[in-house]
Amino acid sequence: EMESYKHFLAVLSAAAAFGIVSIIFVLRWVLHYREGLAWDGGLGEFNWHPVLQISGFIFLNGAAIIVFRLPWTWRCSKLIMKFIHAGLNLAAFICATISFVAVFDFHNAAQIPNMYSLHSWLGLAALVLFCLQIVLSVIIYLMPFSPASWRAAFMPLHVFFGRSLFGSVIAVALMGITEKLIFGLSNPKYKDSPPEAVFVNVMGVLLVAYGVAILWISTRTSWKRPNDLA
Ligand code: ASC
Repeated sequence: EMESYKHFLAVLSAAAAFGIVSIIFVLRWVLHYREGLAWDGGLGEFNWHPVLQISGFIFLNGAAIIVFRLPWTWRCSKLIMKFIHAGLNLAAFICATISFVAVFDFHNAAQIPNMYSLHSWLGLAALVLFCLQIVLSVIIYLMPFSPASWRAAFMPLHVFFGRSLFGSVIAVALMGITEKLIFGLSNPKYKDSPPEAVFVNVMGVLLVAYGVAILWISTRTSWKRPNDLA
């Protein structure tokens, strides 16, 4: 009813604000405090990594998770909404993949080892599992030959692992942010709280707030899309 709709709009607005401000923050981080953006094997190429993770992997995956809950889409066909959900997740996956290439390129050019940190292990695991989720879900939910029994049986896993991956990617981003502040800040160092450190810490808080708002919206059963008849 009306009250519930007002609550939905309030939480959705909060989620949108946290997400959009996170993207503005990561752009200001790399463009103002850091070396900007480039594709030359240098730090400008590394900087695509946080930009594409936050605007791509995190923001677009969060949007995909809640897209069925937007009341103004309930008149659209279920199939169209499934394509929008899949398309947002595919775009998130492409951003995450380019973002991985950016770090590997940067490391290789600077002779920094790859895949030694916990951030890198969990990040690569998340990317691989996200890809697996997309492939299995396209087969099960978009292929016409897939039986209704598969669709129903896989749905709790699809939803649980979708939410888990979204939360995990935010946690992995927080590790990456912390690493970068420890590695990247010298004179004054991270422990001396220069303006960049405080700014980026705030960005981490915004990412957590975005994650919580998206997971709140996606776990309110009363805000679910009404089942399509026939
Ligand atoms: C689909 C679809 C759903 C689920 C449901 C099984 O393909 O559109 O809503 O699978 O039928 O949980």
